[in-house]
Amino acid sequence: MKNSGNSRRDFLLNTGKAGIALGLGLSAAEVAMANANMHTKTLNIPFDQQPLPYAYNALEPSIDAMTMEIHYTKHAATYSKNLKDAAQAEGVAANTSLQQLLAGISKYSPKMRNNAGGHFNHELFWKNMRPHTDGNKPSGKLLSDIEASFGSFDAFKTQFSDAGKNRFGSGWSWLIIGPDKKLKIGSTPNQDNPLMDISELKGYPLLGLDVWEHAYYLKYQNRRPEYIDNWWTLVNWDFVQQQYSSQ
Ligand code: MN3
Repeated sequence: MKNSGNSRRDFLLNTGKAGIALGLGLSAAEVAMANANMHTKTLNIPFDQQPLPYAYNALEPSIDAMTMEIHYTKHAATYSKNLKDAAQAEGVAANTSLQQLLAGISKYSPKMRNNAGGHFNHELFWKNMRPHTDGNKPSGKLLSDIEASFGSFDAFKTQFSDAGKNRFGSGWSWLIIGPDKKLKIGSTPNQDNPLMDISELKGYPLLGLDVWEHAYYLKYQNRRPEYIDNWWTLVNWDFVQQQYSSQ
């Protein structure tokens, strides 16, 4: 629950950002979506790559140190660099948020789409993980809402895992909050994500799983299902809960 002072501050902040977004040529609906996201979400991801919140070997044995180092310093770093290059080339205002950009991504080049998505997805992915925990699972309202939405925590895991296992080629599986505020599972191709106006799956991503081969191939080769099954021990449910509570 916000007090009136915070609400007024949020309103003024959002109004300011809406003005900037309108200057980019986004539609009123897109601005409303960007503002709806900003109003309720705590995550604000800069265009620069942020420090990895743990060591490269911190996620072993599920994800090996070499995979993490290459993934973070090569793949993810390149998305951030290419995003900044595209933002400059395509005249994105300096104070545009990544969420605003994603909400109007259809206005920009494929380079922007791939790299803005790639950057957001990886920054979230790193935060979505922590070192191995046996019997890893959420608690409290998040757990009860997952159980109510999907039948049980195991049923949720199966459905989320299947979204990743069945994604043909490269992409992501997601747990999102839809526009109707309901929890939902889905998948996006390549570096698309549910914040993009071009995405069929729309909502705010709480948990994302990278199923590109670069995320697992060194250790698992073609065994994507094994990577996904082992990944569940790494999910940072405290972070996911925090995101969920910010609704
Ligand atoms: Mn990746």
